Amino acid sequence: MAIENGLRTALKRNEFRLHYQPQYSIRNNVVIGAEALLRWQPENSPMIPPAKFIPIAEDNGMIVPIGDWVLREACRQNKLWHDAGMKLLVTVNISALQFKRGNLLESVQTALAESGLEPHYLELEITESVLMFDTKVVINTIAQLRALGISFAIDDFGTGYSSLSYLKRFAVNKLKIDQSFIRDLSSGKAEDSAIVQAIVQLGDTLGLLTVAEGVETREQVDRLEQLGCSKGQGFYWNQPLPADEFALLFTPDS
Ligand code: G
Ligand code: G
Ligand code: MN
Ligand code: NA
Repeated sequence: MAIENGLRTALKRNEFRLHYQPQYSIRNNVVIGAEALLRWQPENSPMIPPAKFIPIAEDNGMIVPIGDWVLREACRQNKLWHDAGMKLLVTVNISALQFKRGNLLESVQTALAESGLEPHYLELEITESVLMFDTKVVINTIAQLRALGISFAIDDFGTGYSSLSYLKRFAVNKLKIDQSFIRDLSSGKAEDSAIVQAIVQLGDTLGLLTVAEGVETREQVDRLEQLGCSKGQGFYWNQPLPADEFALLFTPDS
């Protein structure tokens, strides 16, 4: 298959790019973080979105070396931003296979050592499906990475179907409320706010930060503030941006 063969050469030819979507503190509109999102730009052809190639890379194992590249590139870029006075967290999506291979700790250590980025400026986003394995490998890897100073966010929170008990077993820092729940906030019906409110309260109780994903409207921002969700990400603020455009968000007085 074309994409499958292409992935191997794409890495060698340096055809992957990272775009960065800002995360905002809702109250004061300050950029606090950047989610790194992978793009594939083959020479002389249109950009291929991740939904088209990441599932294939997860099937054929290419997500492991590609994921290593993403970690190194995100840390390199964030170190450049830090040196330019832009102090923010960079967040990187991690696939289950990167855990299963058992070399994630080493990959992160390499990315940090190469870049010189301080570990507490790197956050890894994992989905509930990773935590559902509940294997020693996952528990140990998360603990070792936490010990380095790396933080963890649960991505697409609320869409998994496991019990919530994993939140006690795994030391995570943040819940990213899935965008489907944010979309429902616009309806104005009380029951559509109930899940967001429940996640925010769960986060407060467990000492976890909550970030709303897929925020698109002013209405949703206002509702999130009322519900006590202090952080957000979405098209209301920005699309994922190339690094140079992302840097323009930081004006000298912000
Ligand atoms: O950028 P976009 O919104 O099109 O991303 C689509 C999906 O691809 C999202 O679910 C996102 O988590 C995933 N994705 C984007 N970049 C990466 C990456 O670097 N690694 C992994 N594993 N998934 C990614
Ligand atoms: O699964 P994950 O949360 O990592 O992926 C984020 C995905 O959501 C990316 O594909 C990104 O482009 C997309 N996204 C980011 N902000 C918005 C938004 O406000 N609305 C919609 N519909 N998608 C968004
Ligand atoms: Mn994500
Ligand atoms: Na998500």
